[in-house]
Amino acid sequence: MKKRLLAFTLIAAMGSALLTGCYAGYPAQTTGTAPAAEAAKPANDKLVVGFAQIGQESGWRDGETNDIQWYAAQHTDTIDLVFADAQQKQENQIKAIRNYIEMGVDVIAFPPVVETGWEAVLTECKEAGIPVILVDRGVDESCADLYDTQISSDFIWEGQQAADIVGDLLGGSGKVVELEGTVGASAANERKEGFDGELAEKYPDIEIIASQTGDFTRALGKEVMESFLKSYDDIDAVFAHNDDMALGAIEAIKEAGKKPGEDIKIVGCDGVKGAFEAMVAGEMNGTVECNPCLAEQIFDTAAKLKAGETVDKWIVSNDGVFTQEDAAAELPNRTY
Ligand code: GYE
Repeated sequence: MKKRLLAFTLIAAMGSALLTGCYAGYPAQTTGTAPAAEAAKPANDKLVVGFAQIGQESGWRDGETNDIQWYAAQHTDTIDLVFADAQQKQENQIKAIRNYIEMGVDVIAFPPVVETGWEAVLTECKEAGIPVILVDRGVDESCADLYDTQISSDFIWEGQQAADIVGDLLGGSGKVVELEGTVGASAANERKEGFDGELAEKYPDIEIIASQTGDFTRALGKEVMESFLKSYDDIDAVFAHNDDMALGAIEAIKEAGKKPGEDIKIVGCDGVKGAFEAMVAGEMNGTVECNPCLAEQIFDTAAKLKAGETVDKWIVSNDGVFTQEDAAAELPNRTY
């Protein structure tokens, strides 16, 4: 007997106007209750993509989900999206992928919550002849031949950019704490590698006095920052691996009676609207963008893979770097 573990949503009949571009403000669709065993590949010529989302840990993640669901809803004549929310668990992502294999979807896309542990299921995708697109995070080297392409930002570059902003803000010397993303996630590992490496190389008088995971969530970012503030009274800056944790840190700093953005400088990653609002308010100093509006690229790439074309192994996003000076002008343009 199959277990009713995952809820799938088939995005259909939600308007047929042909629009392009990012719309991360699209309201997330509530997941249906169709059990995995009953989910069947629709009988038509459409491009059927199974997407196994990580969960809803951050504003960035919601922006990505909204963009994907919105895009599919605008292209119901050519695209069927089967969407699962793995609620932050790798085992749920693996279950969803196995269900997509069973359904015989055309292409499987997913952001690997962590880098390791994908060999078995990716081998199953390969054996089933289903192309795989890694979205917004990577897997470790041992799986390099088991997926077709990765569509994501360059996290090492992002970490380096964040280090340069911090280096400037501190005039080359001071004490920094780091709020890391999900343990084992490529976005966390590589942002750390880029940030720590750039500081060590270019700013030898800036010291990272503490570094701990906040799991990419606002709540944990706040909690970890509270404990940093209790242990150290000389923190000059925070680097948060995402803006949600930076926003949590801002709350903790205020509650500790200090001024975020002034007494303690704050730099994040992602470029979510909330970070721009905080920068306009003078409470945050910078963010390194990480574009979540990947839907058009995902579906275009999926169509090419379905047609048997080869695509670049890494399709890299174009991201910007923003500080308080640019924040007010840029805020109206933020879609996520
Ligand atoms: O920065 C973070 C999210 O994998 C790039 O995951 C993504 C990261 C993003 O939850 O906010």
